[in-house]
Amino acid sequence: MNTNGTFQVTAEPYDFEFGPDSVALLIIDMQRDFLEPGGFGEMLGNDVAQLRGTIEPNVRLLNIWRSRGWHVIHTREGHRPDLGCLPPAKKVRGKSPTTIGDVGPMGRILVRGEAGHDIIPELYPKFGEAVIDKPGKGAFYATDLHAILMNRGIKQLIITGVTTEVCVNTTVREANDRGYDCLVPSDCVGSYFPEFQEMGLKMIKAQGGIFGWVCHSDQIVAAVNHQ
Ligand code: TIU
Repeated sequence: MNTNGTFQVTAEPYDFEFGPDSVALLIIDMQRDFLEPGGFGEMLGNDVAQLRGTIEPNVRLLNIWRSRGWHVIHTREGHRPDLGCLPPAKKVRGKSPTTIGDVGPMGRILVRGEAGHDIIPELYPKFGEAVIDKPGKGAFYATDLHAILMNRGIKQLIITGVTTEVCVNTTVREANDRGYDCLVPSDCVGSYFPEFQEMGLKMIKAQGGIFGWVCHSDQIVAAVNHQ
């Protein structure tokens, strides 16, 4: 801990500093629909097993945040049961025979209230942790996330979850434009495509941290444990 009470994480392109009261762990879309067979991720043609390596490092960070009483926020991508917030363009994209709102093995695909839409049991939200239901890829679009962050005085975000180049990157960019400093631990985010994982992280930290910072979660753990 620094003398002013902040923590300093070794990261790229340079150290990331956060205050315990002004930081939130923002866990993006760790839902059964993306991480378990029979959901939206598999419907898109992906091997969902590729994302499961992100679970254990997320559990480790979540346990630290919970034990210290720091802010934790979860997001879920999905739509109202009446599909009123589902753009027709998103419904038909990909020309898959099964699409958002259709019934799959975990209930209606990407629909709020269905089993597949919920967060995986390993990272299930606890009372007091905000859960943001978002209709888009970015967590700020059509949600009250920005209001919640401002009301709580949150200025730094540690953003984890899936997928790296889709909802994580979109959210990092939205957050950056709203004035938040974003740190992305590389082992806590996952992609169905190894090359997008690599490039998705490079894009964030390039050009002096044009969108934010990247580290390994070991660096966050080390910073927090270094009193
Ligand atoms: N398809 C894909 O990689 N991701 C998504 O559709 N949503 C999220 O990233 N959460």
